[in-house]
Amino acid sequence: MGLFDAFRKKKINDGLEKTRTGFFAGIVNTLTNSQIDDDLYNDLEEQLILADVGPDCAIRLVDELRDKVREEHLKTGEQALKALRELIRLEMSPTDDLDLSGKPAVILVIGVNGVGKTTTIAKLAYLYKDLGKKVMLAAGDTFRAAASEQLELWAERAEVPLVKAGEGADPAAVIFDAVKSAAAKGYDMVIADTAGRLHNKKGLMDELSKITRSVKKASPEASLEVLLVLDAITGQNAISQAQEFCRAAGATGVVLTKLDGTPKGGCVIGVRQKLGLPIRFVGVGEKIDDLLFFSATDFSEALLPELPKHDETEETAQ
Ligand SMILES: Nc1nc2c(ncn2[C@@H]2O[C@H](COP(=O)(O)OP(=O)(O)OP(=O)(O)O)[C@@H](O)[C@H]2O)c(=O)[nH]1
Ligand SMILES: [Mg+2]
Repeated sequence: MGLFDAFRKKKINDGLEKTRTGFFAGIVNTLTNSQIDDDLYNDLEEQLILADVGPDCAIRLVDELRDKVREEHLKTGEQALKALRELIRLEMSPTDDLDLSGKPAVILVIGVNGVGKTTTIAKLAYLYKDLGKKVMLAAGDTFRAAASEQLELWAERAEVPLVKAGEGADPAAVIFDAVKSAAAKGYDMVIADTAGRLHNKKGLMDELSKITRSVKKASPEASLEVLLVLDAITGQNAISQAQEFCRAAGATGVVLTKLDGTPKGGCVIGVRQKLGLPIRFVGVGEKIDDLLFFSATDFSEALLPELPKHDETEETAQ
């Protein structure tokens, strides 16, 4: 494993510490210390639901595990654990790449109040700048007082330029100016903030379609990704609420923030199926480098880590 991979793995492991040592440690314990029978499956289902996996997804995973154990003649808890890890990975896949093909590539960040949109934008700017991209930010949250000042501070920290306007200005106009300026100056990316309100479906649709039109008008070469930010602490609740909005909003992907702050990180597992959208990034802290590209493999391995080797010997010795 290269240094970069090792660093990424450590970051996701640290970010998922509460989830791994909480409910998922219970799941590992159940799997490795019980016989594979109906009681085990019932226990497992209950624990997955407690870990905020969501009832539909928990039932599906346990059914799939039951089939796999039967078909592949799995005998030990460790084999069942490996099978569950793989089922969880598949549940969250595929996670293809973001469309950043445009010039500039525009990322619009949406979500309800306080989920972590502005912080995520700062982290994205930092991440892509580090990857060698020329990034510009757009302060499209013109609704809340001090929203653009907050983004301005982050822009300074990430050392990227920001386009902003006064409170009450038209967000589509701010984003138009940013995209136009980015195209003229040869910037690769524009990452745009929006106000935290998803409550009115019609208003949201109108506003987002206006923003989408203004992106294309500002630069026909631009591509657009709309990232819906969800707070992992509110887990399944947030996902249910998002369900009815994400299509209306034309979201193309999800960012799950605050995974570091909850033992219920299991909510991530069902998102792809429930919202029909891939998870693109996960937030694992408040600092500017606390954002990770989402990887289904890393995530499933961090949730259900392989058991230390000596367990294997103990098991065969029994
Ligand atoms: N622990 C932790 N905190 C986070 C993470 N992401 C954001 N936060 C915190 O969540 C709070 C809200 O973040 P903001 O970025 O202001 O959220 P927002 O969605 O822009 O909020 P509004 O603009 O008011 O709608 C801040 O205190 C952030 O530091 C994360 O991944 N982990
Ligand atoms: Mg904000």
